[in-house]
Amino acid sequence: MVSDLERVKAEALSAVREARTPSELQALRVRYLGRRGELTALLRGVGKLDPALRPEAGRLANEARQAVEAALEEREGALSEAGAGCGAETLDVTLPGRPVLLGRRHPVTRVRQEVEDIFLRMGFEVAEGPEVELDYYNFELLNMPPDHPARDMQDSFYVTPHILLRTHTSPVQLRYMRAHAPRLPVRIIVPGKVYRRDDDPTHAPMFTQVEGLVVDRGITLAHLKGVLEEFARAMFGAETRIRLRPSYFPFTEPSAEVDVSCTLCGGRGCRTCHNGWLEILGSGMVHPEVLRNGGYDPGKVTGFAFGMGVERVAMLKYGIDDLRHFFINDVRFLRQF
Ligand code: 2U9
Repeated sequence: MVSDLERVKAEALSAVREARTPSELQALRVRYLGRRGELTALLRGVGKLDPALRPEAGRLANEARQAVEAALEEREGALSEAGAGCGAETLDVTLPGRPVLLGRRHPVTRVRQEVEDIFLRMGFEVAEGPEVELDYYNFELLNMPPDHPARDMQDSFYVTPHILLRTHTSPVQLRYMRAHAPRLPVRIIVPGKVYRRDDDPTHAPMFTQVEGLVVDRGITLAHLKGVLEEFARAMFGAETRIRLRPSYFPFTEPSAEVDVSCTLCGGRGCRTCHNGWLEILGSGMVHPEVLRNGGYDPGKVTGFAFGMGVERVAMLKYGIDDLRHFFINDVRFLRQF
């Protein structure tokens, strides 16, 4: 028994000293000190010895175990300090680094933020509101009575008979007025997603609008034209001109479509604009009834409002030919901006 102990201890110590890797050390730990290890077996054997021999054998066996344990720990420390045996974890500092993949803003987001910035510089505030709206706010308060064609189920996504996905951001202007009346002036820009039951190459069921509203004493059509001209120049270049054409919207009177001189041909006429002009905005003086619905007295204040489709502005600015590129989100398209 004693000679077995001495032999196994000597074998174990020399094997540990020669071990080259942490996994070799681990294998030795199992071989000698594991549940079925050689030293463990000898330690167990002590109990079966003649009682007179047990104390001496027990002491030797424990000493052997402690010596092997200490040798294993020392060798482990030496190996990890030298960094040896960590082949898989070695850092090769000469390898090229991994590229950091940077995302970017979607072109619609870029243009929306650019529009916001231009109006912020003119003293407007950004207001936002819910995309799921009461038809009271989406239609009724905006002068669209129940039989108005714009309320037709064909054009809107209804959630319940009185709740729908907003078809424009105009209800936000009403909510804003009702929350702030009779405070003056009102100068807000309202960006956001809107939903209509359209789906063809130039219309999507969801698109982005920016609308604006100004209310104060003495606001005229001249203010409307001046602000939109300033916007068009900031957005499309200093040489850009605008023109107003009479139009009709239930919530403005009078109403006007706003064209900008074509940014591609400078107004001479080309494939995109045909006649030198591009239609980008709808606008008008806020209808007195709508001002009243907002909590303002149309006998004391007047206002103008306008709206534009952000995807359309982005298409003109970047020369994009199909609205659907914005929603397919092919990275080869998105990477170009
Ligand atoms: C209130 C009062 C008036 C907002 C306006 C337009 C004209 C307009 C279209 C442009 C292209 C919608 O995205 S589009 O299809 N918008 O023509 N929007 S005036 O008038 C308002 C809004 C709120 C309280």
